[in-house]
Amino acid sequence: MERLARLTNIEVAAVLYEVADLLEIKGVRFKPHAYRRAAQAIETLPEDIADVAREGRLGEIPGVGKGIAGKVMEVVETGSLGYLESLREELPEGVQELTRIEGIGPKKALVLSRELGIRTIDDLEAAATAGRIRDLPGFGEKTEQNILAGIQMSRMAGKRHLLGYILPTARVIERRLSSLGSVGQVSLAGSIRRRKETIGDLDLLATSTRPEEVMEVFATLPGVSRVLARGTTKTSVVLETGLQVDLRVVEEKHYGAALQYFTGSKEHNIALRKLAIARNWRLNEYGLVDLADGRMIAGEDEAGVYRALGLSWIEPELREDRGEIEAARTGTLPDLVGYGSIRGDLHVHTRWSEGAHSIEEMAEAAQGLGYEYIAICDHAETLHIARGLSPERLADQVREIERLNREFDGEFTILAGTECNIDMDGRIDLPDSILADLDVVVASVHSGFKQPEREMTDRVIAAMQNDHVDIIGHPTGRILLSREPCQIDLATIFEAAAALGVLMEINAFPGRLDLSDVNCRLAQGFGVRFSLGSDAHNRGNLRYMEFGVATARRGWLAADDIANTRSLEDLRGFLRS
Ligand code: DGT
Ligand code: CA
Ligand code: CA
Ligand code: ZN
Repeated sequence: MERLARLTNIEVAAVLYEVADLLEIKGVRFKPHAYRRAAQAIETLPEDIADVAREGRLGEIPGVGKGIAGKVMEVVETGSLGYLESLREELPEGVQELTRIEGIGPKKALVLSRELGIRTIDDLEAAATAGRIRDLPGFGEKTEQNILAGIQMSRMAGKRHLLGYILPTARVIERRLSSLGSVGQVSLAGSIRRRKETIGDLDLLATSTRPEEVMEVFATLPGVSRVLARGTTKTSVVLETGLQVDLRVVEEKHYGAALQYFTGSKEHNIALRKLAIARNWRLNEYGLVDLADGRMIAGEDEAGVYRALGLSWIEPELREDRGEIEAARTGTLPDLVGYGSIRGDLHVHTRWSEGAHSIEEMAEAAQGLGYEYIAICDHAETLHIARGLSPERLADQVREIERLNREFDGEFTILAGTECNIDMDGRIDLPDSILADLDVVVASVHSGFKQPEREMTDRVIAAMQNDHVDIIGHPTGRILLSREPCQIDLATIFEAAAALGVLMEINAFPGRLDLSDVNCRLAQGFGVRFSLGSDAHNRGNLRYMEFGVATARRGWLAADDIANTRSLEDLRGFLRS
């Protein structure tokens, strides 16, 4: 419900990138490059662009000349740019909308509009489905498929929300409701309680002696833009962010059954109901009832429902009908990694590359979270967009880390690391002599995501064969609600990782959660071990770790599977050199 008061650097940069694209469509030379360069500098600026603008220091940003500085000022002050609006108006109708699809830039959009008269996403889908796009100049069958996938993705993106952005809001609502005197119990339910990576709508459940009062408070929460339905048992609202929130108020005696029912998943519930039916019982949101005599067998508490059905209680993260019911019946549920089990963060950026805070600030924040160590993994040189470090700068950074470690005097440890880049042929963008001096080497793919499966697989295997590589960062490259995972043979990767002792990262950044829950479980089957990293770009981001743990839990992982649940001493045994 907290709204962003001002534009972030990334949003300001996006305006400039769009200007560059539109100028390019018009055939303007040189200027697009200048806008892109300025956009890049602003995107990676460690300071808040609004502060820099207010203090009249825009001219100090590399690539920002007088002309562009004036435009940036306008964006910061008004939230929009007149110049961009006028460029947009020169475009044929619909072209702008088409560029919302991943993989369609302004150039392609213009061709689609001119050659096929496509004006809307629906037109686009029809043309792609009919195979009319593949023959256009610069397109092909592959592009046509990508366009269809991009359309699916953008439709879904409109409807779902990232767990990492929704959970804080959910907790604010939960706390507000539980502060009411008439409220007994409150819980999150639905996919947010299961900590699914994306959330359709937010579900909450409560008990209260005065349901009208609870519903009144709920319907008038700050940030509510619309009330969809209002009653004493269920009220649904839409927040300004577009997120729907459903609140149900039930009686104490039904609370456990209702919590079980509304937590889902639907598939889990159906499987559970079958167990009930087999005993001539009925299970619904009111309770578990014996059909022979109408007796209520369970309903007040959730564990009681599971117990009556001969099952141990199942953690919400596992309730997807992926074998958890059978495991609960035979007492073989995994001992899931706990939210408090992580002892250090193995993927953190600082101001040395694209982060916002110093090494010391990140270390102190991590210590404040109760961690024993963090690994500083700034980008290496070839990732220009993120201001990657040259080998010389990295050596300076290592010395700075050594100095800070002396100050921490054993109370906390900063591990020297890198997030280096895996190039198209699987080479690492730092020499072995430098890698050998680091405690932690994360290697990630940051470009060339469209490589065919075979090449991508070989590429990552080649990187793992470098003895210095400890961790493969965000292994599939997916961005939730926007970019599909790359084509890669994960079974082959996991087999090699297990054999070589390379850890697979669960990147906890809200838009990544990569590996995904399902892939974690697959990897574990191959004997792979994992590393959790927040990929924090500032102090606050360190808290993203929670979503990585949620993903690990949904992937059935135990603390033992994860390297950074270990003490520093034991962790070193998981790192290769
Ligand atoms: P979402 O909102 O798409 O992220 O996913 P959920 O799981 O939160 O689904 P939602 O909000 O439609 O419903 C909340 C829970 O209510 C769901 O997890 C299970 C239960 N539920 C909803 N519809 C059905 C149904 O048709 N059958 C059964 N057995 N349970 C249902
Ligand atoms: Ca839901
Ligand atoms: Ca719902
Ligand atoms: Zn990173």
